[in-house]
Amino acid sequence: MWDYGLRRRGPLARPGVGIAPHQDTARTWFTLHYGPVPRFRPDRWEFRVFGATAIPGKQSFSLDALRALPNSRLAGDLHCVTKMTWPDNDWGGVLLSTLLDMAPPAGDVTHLMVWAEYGYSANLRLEDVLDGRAILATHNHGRRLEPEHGFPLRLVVPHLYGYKGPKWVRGIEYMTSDRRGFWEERGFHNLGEVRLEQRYSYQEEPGEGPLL
Ligand SMILES: Nc1nc2c(c(=O)[nH]1)N[C@H]1C(S)=C(S)[C@@H](COP(=O)(O)O)O[C@H]1N2
Ligand SMILES: [Mo]
Repeated sequence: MWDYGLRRRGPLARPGVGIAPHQDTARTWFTLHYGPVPRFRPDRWEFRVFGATAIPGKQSFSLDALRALPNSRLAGDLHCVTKMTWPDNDWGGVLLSTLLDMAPPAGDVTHLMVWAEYGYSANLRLEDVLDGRAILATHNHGRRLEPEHGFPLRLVVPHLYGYKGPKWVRGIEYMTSDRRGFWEERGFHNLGEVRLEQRYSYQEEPGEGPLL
């Protein structure tokens, strides 16, 4: 029994119970991504918020500015759509909702594109990242993220499959309509909700994603 990717502990936590549908629990944290691990270049690094912003124009944040925002923690499993789960994570960082308050979207924004190094992207519905459901993580279980897991910053959205959480994230684009991100264009479900097992784009119902 589970909820938004959060694996239940205690009396219910026995094998096969408490894990999301058709996922297997990994014994060690897997590293999964397309392409090489980018090198962190502090002098060039900035986090951009652009697109349909409430205040016209692009806003940019340094890593220090982001780290200075109120810090939060978010608990959740990391579910790869390929059926592996790395359970019971404790992510530390800045809630995406906190950043959205700092650099608000225009009133007609419905979706975000989250951009990472090398042009990786993931599209998200606004409601999937509000109210503390998504975190720009710098830490896992109190430890700074390793380069292969997204240092210095990655997005984590526990109730969605892992491809919705870009590692090495560099910006957010506010959108007034939906557009597919990297894996969403390559056969994976536009919404990616774990509870509904939305894995592949062929499962999409009308209205769940832009036409392919
Ligand atoms: N930039 C980037 N982020 C990415 C990916 C990627 O290919 N590039 N893969 C995603 C996928 S499919 C998963 S399952 C998780 C895996 O995170 P981990 O390597 O920290 O376990 O990263 C996600 N973030
Ligand atoms: Mo994945």
